[in-house]
Amino acid sequence: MYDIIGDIHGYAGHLEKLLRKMGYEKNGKGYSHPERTAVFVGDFIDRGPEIGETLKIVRNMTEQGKALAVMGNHEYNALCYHTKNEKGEYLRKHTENNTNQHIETLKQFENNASDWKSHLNWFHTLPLYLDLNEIRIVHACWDSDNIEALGSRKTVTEEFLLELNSEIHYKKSSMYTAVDECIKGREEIIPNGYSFKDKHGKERNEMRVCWYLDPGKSYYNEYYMEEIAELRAKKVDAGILKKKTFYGDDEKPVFCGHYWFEGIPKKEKHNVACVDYSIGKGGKLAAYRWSGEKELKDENFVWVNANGD
Ligand SMILES: [Mn+2]
Repeated sequence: MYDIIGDIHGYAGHLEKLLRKMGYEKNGKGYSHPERTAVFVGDFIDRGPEIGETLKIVRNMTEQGKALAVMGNHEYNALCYHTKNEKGEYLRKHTENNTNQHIETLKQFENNASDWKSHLNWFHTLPLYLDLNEIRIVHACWDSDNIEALGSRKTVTEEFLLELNSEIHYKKSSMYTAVDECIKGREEIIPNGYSFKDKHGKERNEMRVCWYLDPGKSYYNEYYMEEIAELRAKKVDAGILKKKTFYGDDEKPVFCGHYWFEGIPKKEKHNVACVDYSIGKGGKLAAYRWSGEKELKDENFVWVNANGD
């Protein structure tokens, strides 16, 4: 029995409130529940006011065997930001944009290099996905081809991180795509003549898609994560896609975070649920309480609101 908890982004107070709401109690060794295991979908750091405290709570629970956790793109980016290649360059450049995304973490650990180093080492131990007996967990996208491409690689060790960011692999190999999609989701080609502007105002010809929907049976307003008004009522042209496969209807329930959803938490499909409801943008810290069901139910979501009620 698992409680799958969404992206925390440094909101430790809300995490404690959510854990208590679900019947977890704090003893000398941190939070635990007598019958249930917490599962964290990643993105512990950046944005919020209590990143160190968040990491302390999550690590404590995982180390005591009271919780499981996977890696989010923010943990992956942090590893890249703080690791240099053999030429002495950081794997993630220290541009203004990259630094801004990571600035709260940098500030909060400014005078605490040893704890930060310890957390980076822990990020190296986080699995990219969890394939449990009855459910699956990944930060952004589950794809069986990607899982296969990863083979025996489950965590992003320093060696693997350097390999992924080397000339041979970076944005080229199936292994790079596998890691990238696990933690950042899938992007697909937008039909010729259309495009959209991302949150930085940059014109894009690829779009984040709902990897759990059959593109052959979907309309663009369903398949795309953001809307292109002229396409919304049209059926997806599956012929131009890089990949037509999707998370099958008869597979185990899978849980992810990552997508900054808004509104009242609900499942995406009978066997797919996202638990990220934007605590970092005034939304909710949400969890799905799973107790063995193969068909997920909207009423099994619980949450705490950013404003405290
Ligand atoms: Mn994310």
